Amino acid sequence: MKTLIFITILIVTVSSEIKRYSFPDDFLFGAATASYQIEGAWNVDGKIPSIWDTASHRNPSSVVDGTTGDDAGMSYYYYEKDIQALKDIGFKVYRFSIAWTRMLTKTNQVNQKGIDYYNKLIDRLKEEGIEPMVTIYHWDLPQYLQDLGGWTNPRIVKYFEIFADLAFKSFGDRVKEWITFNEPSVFCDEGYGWASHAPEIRTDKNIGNYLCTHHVLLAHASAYRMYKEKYFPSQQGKVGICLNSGFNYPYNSTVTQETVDKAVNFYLGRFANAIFTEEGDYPKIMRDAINEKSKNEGRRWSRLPHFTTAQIESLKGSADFLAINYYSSNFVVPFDLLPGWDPAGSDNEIWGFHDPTIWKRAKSVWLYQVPDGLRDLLIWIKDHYNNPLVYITENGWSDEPMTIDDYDRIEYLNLHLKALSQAIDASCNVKAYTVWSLIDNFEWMRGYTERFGIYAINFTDPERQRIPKKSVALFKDLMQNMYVEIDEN
Ligand code: PNW
Repeated sequence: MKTLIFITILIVTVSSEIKRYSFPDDFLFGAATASYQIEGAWNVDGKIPSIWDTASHRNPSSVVDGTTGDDAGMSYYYYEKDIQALKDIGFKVYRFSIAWTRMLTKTNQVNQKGIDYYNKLIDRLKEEGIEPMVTIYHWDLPQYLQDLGGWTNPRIVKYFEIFADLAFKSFGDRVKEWITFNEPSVFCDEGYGWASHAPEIRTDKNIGNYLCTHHVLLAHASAYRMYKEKYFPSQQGKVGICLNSGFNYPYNSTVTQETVDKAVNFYLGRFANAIFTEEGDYPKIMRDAINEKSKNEGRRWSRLPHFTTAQIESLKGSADFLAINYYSSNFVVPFDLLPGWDPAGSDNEIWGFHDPTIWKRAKSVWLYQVPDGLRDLLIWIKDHYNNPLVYITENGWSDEPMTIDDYDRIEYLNLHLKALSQAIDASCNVKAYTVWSLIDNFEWMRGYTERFGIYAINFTDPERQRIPKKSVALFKDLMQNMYVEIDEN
């Protein structure tokens, strides 16, 4: 008998090597969503139109399957189902966003019904011991503000202050984790540069997207300062910003570390440098390059706006944590190693790309599985931004609708949790992780064709039942054990 057991153990050890990657007991796991992608009820109880209502209702709309977020997961009615889904896993935090268009009217009067909805949601989460983490702005700008130029109009800073103030005032007694903006690089570039997201404005050569960048940073700083002064003494919460970034890997040995750093500085640094470094402002390498290019283009001023000294000071240190959305990474090659390459339109003069022969792709064309990039990005952040408190607020995998046996997602998530655990072992100060997404939802211009949920939704089901995919079991285990086990063979 004994020999038999011995032999069995031997075989198991030879054929597979299962490794355990663990997390500290106080590490917070949870899931994330965003208002327009899940709530529905687009014109109910005084809600006014947002730029995503406009974009999806436009005929023909740019949404690939012609769908809208008019109803989506109907979380406005079925939020109890979302809470149940979180509870079934044992998640401790829920990251969601609040809709500006539900809470304020066009004349900036409070819409109490909008406030009531989020009060109900927050109260129920607290009752279940789930910490609310609130994104103030996740892309659903009121249309009337877009009609004034949206994020390219400096006036937007004041409008955002009014909204953030109302959010802190209404929910700050219970909400202790605030994120001012979700992924400004994405909504600025796609919304005001390339016209691939609402409000679908194209300004070639990085003009509108840099104006947007500038005003988002100023709006962030002023909301942060307002919170510190007016609300922190009584509410004692934290305010941060959510930036998305991949890591950049040199494509071959001729690509230097300098190129890697430059690429991170132009993307993550475009928002993070002003907030998380001692020098403040945009990264110098970015500032100088764009000033020079603008001059060479014959412009009267730089495409990248300038901050005043007071603004630079107000931005410095204006976050209690850095929220990171990590999905994928790139290879990079500088243009000077690519003879004949036309650098027009790119300010960093670096070519970033994926290699499908090396990396596995999700349903989304931009999403490749590069788990080490999460660890390497976190280490880069630790080294360049003085090891700030970090939350991973999005990470996830897309697949076909109703893929209940979502083994590719499970593989992706396990590998990223491993990379996260390695980053923590490398002393990165990461304290929370929320998977994207709790439920299948409206994936912006991809409509309902690409699904990120760990719970599936059949969008023709009037009840919008939340159906657990296999990955739900992964998170249940994780919540029980606080580790993932990975077969390294
Ligand atoms: C994020 N990229 O967007 C958003 O915060 C979510 O609302 C969205 O549903 C989710 O990721 C999945 O797309 C991103 O091209 C969009 O690298 C595009 C990219 C990254 C994030």
